[in-house]
Amino acid sequence: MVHLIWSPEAAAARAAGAPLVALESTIITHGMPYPDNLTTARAAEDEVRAAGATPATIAVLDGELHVGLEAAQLDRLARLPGPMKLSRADLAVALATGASGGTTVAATMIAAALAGIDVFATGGIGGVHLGAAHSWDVSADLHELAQTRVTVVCAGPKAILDLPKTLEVLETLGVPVIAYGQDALPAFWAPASPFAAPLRMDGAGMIAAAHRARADLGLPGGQLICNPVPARDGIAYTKLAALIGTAADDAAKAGIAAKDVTPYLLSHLNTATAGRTLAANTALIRNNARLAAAIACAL
Ligand code: PSU
Ligand code: MN
Repeated sequence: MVHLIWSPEAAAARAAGAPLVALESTIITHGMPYPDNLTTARAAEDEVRAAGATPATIAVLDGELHVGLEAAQLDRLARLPGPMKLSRADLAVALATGASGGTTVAATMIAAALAGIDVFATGGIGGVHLGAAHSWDVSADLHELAQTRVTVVCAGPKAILDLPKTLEVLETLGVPVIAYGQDALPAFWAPASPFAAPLRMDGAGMIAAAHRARADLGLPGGQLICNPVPARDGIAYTKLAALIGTAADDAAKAGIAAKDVTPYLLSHLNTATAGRTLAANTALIRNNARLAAAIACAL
């Protein structure tokens, strides 16, 4: 098995059998500009600690897969020039070539499962992109949710995606999509989308019980918990929809494709909203870290 580099903090929690929460790092390397990426990553870790669990930020540094980063390593990751965006397809190449980069939802799930961590918090998952009928752009995150047994807490699929198609693919793959505390599917910066979530749960204990029940049933794959961004930090879906259409058209015209699409759209929208999407992104990742910690404690 691959050698994992555990941070002292995460290793101590593991030795004590204390609850751990994995955190992703593409949001640090590709999702936010410096220094917001660093302050947000630190804040997410602090939320996990304040809720009684231990954070383990996952990343690859110099070809080594880290479970938990020390302060200097997190700082280095946040400033890396030209970091790789590591999804399922890239992880082994990065390890073999000594590269450094942030792990996507898919790659973070793989690392969490290897480390024996059941719960993982992120901002938003990837999904089926607008225009996918032509571009075939469907995130590897969806297939990972179907095969790797980790409960992922997000704020819903990113509003830059085709939400109904994303829900259809998740249904086909047998991934439970569970809205937390409401019926509507949250859409990342927007607390609610016009689409109903397939499932709803109102407590961390129930989510933990369902995580165990899936394992008891012998089912592979995880659960997707969609936790709405707090209302005061969110942006109404209708406001976002117009901006997103324009951003997606611009991306297509500029020839942006594959891995570059999501980072392009995120930075485009941040400019178009004068920083409101970035502020919402920070608030929602902290909110997800808190819920993930509660689920980890319940497990
Ligand atoms: N959420 C954010 N910022 C991000 C991402 C999620 O707030 O940068 C990342 C996640 O790591 C997710 C990835 O797995 O974007 C999806 O990329 P793609 O659509 O290329 O699969
Ligand atoms: Mn893609």
